[in-house]
Amino acid sequence: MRCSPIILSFLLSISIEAQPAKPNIVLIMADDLGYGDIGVQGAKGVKTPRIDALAMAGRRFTQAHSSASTCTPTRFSLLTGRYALRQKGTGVAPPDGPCLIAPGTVTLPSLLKQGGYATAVIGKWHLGLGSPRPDWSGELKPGPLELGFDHAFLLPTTNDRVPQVLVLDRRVQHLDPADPLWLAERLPAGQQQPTGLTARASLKMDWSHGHNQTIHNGVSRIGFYGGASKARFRDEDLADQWMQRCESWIAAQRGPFFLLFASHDLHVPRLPHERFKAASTLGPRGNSIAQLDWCVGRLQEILQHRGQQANTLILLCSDNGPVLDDGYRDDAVQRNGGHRPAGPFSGGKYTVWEGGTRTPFIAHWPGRIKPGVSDALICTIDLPASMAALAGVPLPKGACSDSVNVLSALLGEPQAHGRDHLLTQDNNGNTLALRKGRWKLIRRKAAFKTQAVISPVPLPDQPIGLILHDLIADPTEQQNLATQNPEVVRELSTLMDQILREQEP
Ligand code: NG6
Ligand code: CA
Repeated sequence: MRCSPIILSFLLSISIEAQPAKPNIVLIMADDLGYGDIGVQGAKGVKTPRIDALAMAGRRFTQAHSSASTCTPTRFSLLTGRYALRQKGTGVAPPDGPCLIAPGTVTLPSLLKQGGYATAVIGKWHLGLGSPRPDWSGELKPGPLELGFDHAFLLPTTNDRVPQVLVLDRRVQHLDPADPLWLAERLPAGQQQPTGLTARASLKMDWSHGHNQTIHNGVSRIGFYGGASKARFRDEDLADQWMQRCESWIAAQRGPFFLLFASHDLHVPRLPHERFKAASTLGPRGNSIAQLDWCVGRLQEILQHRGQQANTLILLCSDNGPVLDDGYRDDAVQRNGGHRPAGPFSGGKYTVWEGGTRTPFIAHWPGRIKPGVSDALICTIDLPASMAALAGVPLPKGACSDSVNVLSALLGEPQAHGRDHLLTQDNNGNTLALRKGRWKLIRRKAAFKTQAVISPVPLPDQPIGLILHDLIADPTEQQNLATQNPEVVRELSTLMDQILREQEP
C-alpha cells in the first residue's frame, strides 16, 4: 500500500507525540551540605528560599543518603553505581591523582548519552584526571569526556587543594604554554615561594589544620604549584563562572540534556562572592549556603528563560554530611549558634553516623512529581539505575550493580518504594554501616578521629567491632544494642559480608 506524504507525516507526528518527551535532568550536588542546612529542614541563621521553594513544589526525601561521608567515594558511586569500597584508592583524591574511573565503565552520563541525552558536568570533579597522573600542560585524559560527558568545565579536585585553575573539556583553561603549570607534593629544591607557614600573617583567611602550603588569593592550600598565572581564578568568582557556563551550555541544547552541576559550596575554603558577605549570621559557612541557594535559583531562571522548566527534572543532594572547622579559621564554630547542620542526627562528614550521610534530597518536576515528603530509603548511588529507567535505557548486564532503580519513589508514584537496605561507608571504607528497616549495623575496623563530629548530643566512645542501633527508638545513635539482639547482628553481618563478596561479574 502506498501512503501519501501528507498522511505519512501525519502518522509520524502522532507517533512522535505518543512518545512522552524525555525530560531534561539537572542534578545539583552540593558539597558538605548537611541535612539541617536548608530552611525546610530547620536551618537557623541562614535562609534558603530557592531550595525551600524547590522542596515545597517537589518531593523532599527524609531518608536519602550519600553513599559515603566524603566526596570522592560518593561521586565515584554516583557515576558508576558501584560501592566505592569495591575499588581501592577511592578515598579523598589528592591534587595529582589519576582518573579513578576506567574508561569504558558504564556510567550515569554514558547511560543517558545512550538514551539520546547531551551530557555535561560543571563544577567540582574530584575523581582524578589523566593516567597515571594529570598532564597539566597537555591533555587531561582520561577524564569526564572519556566517561560519557560531552562537555566539562571543572575545578579538578577541591579548592583547598592545588591548583586553582579550571579545566575546560580536556585542558586547563587560559593556560599560556610559555607559563606552564607545575605541581608537587613538596616544594622543589631551590624553589622559593611563600607558604601558609612562612607568610601566615599575610593570609586573608588563616588555616587551623593542614592547608598551610601554596598561597593563592591570600589563602594557603594543600600542595605546591606554580606557573599558570593567567589561568588562575579567584575563589569568589567560581559560582558566577559556573552559572554562566551552565547558561551557555543549556542555551546550545536542542534535545534532552543532562547537566551535573557539582557546586563547591560549602566546602572549605569558604569564599563565596563578596555580595554574600552578610547573607547569614553564620559567617562564611552560612554565606556559602546562601550562594548555593542563589545558584539553585539561577538555574531555575535559566531553565525558565529557555522554556524548559516544566520539562526538567531537578534533583538536589549533597556529597556528604556537614563539618564546621574543616581546616580554616572561618568562624564556622564560633558563629554556629543554635544552628544544627546535621539536623537531628549525630556525627557529620567523615563518619557513618546518620549525620555523615543523611543528605537533603529534593526531586522537582512540575506537573509530573506530586509535591510531598517521602520517607523512602534512597541513595545517591541509585541515580544511574533510576535515570537509565527514566531515559528508557536498559542497564547492560552487571553494570551499575549496586544501583537500585528507585524512580517510582523519586516520582512519588503510588506504591512506590525505595531500597530494602543500604551500605554506607566512611572515606576509605574502614567503617561501614548497613541499614535495613529500623536497624543499622556499624562495623568499625579502625579507631575513629572525632574532631570533625557535629552532634546534637555527645556521642559515647564506640568500640572497634560491631555496633547496632535502632534508628526508630534512637535516631541519635546513642545506644549499642548489639548484645541484646544477637540475631539481628547475625542477619545484618551476613548481609554485609554477602554485599562485600560480590565481585564485578
Ligand atoms: C581532608 C581535608 C579537608 C577536606 C577533605 C576532603 C585536611 C586537614 N583536611 O583531608 O579540609 O579537603 O579532605 O573533603 O587537609 S571532601 O568533601 O572533598 O571529601
Ligand atoms: Ca564534600
